[in-house]
Amino acid sequence: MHKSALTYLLVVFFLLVVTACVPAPPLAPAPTQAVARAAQPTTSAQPAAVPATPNTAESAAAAGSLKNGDWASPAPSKLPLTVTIGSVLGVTGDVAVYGEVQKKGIELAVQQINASGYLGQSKLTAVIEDSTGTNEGAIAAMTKVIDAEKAVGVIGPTLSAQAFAADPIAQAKSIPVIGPSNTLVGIVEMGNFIFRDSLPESSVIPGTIKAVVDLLDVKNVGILWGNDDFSAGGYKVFKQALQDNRIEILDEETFARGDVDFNAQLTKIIAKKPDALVVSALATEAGKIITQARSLGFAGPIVGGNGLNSPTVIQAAGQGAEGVIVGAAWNIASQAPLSVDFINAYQAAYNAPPDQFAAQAYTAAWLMATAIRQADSVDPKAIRDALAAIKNLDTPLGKFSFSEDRNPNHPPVVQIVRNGHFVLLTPETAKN
Ligand code: 1QQ
Repeated sequence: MHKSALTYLLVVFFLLVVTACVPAPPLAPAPTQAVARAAQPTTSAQPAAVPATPNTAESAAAAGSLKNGDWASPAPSKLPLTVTIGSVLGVTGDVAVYGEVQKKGIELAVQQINASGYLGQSKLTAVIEDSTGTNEGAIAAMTKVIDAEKAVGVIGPTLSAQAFAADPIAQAKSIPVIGPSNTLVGIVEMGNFIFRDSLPESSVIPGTIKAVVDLLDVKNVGILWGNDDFSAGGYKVFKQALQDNRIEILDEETFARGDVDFNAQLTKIIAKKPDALVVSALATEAGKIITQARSLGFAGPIVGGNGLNSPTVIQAAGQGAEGVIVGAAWNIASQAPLSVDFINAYQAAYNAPPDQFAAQAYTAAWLMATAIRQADSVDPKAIRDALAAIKNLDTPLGKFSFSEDRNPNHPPVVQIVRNGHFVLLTPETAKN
């Protein structure tokens, strides 16, 4: 072959190889922070139907342009080499369905916080103490992380009941607490050191009931509720929301935490032929209630509170879980840009998708680290003040602010179980 023809062929081959190796341009330009901010709903007034769109290329691109935390604040320079926070979580017993994923969420956040240098030279340590799901366990764990481990802030406890028992200890010692899953009335009212990043049931359930009325034409219900603090508190919120929406309550029955047979109560309720069944229960009992209600022939919607937000309820009830409706603070289809990053990192770390409890615990760790960074101090009072000032922080839960009363301020979603997963309730998902 002629030498110049050979050179020509080599140049063409080289160009082809180079073109194949250059990465494709991004599918969509990364939106600026201002655009992402504008896309986030800002009020909690209209919670019901958020479209069940999957994570889009645009939100994936946005995820790359945003970071957890407040990197615009000055890097801390006065922190000790190690800063210890406590996590009081129910990682054994019936609450472990929530506590185990909370632990994973916090550990993932701590690992990212340290790897990114978010606290400057300082490393964050989260000491996790098992509350065992009891009030005594929560009191012992809270005392240990504060007195023995010298935690400058605490994430937990898992249940509101345990928060009522243990948070007064932190309040008395002026240690800030973020409840990652406390949804009852009276949590932040325990004192000015008590925060939560879990939406209270009073912010979630009214929107859930309204969506059920609007999309499923429910006119009357039967209620089954438990005697534990969480389930009884949730029941009160449900009852108010049902009355506000003029839904007739045909029957109300109760059970005790730990019960396994709900057939007697369910038989009475189902005999009244309610359009829907409202269940205020923790996950372990909820899985059994759903299974038994379906076995007794109840085919209508089953509406639950935060206790049902665990995918373990779906696993326990199997096919029977189809049509279960639960309001939530977060769903895996969330369009919050940092949610996409969080889901990917969690899936990579644990080989399983996160749930709402993992998202809230992960976010709580970033909130606590942000307050520590902004305070540039391990003085719990300074950390408390920095927490109270958090406004419009990008998190997997969306734009996050603590309101004046230390409650989270972001909109809820309503979910329905379809094909074994929590998806957003829409006119379409309501139907099939
Ligand atoms: C509470 C709850 C539970 C369901 C948390 C796991 O919301 O105790 O307030």
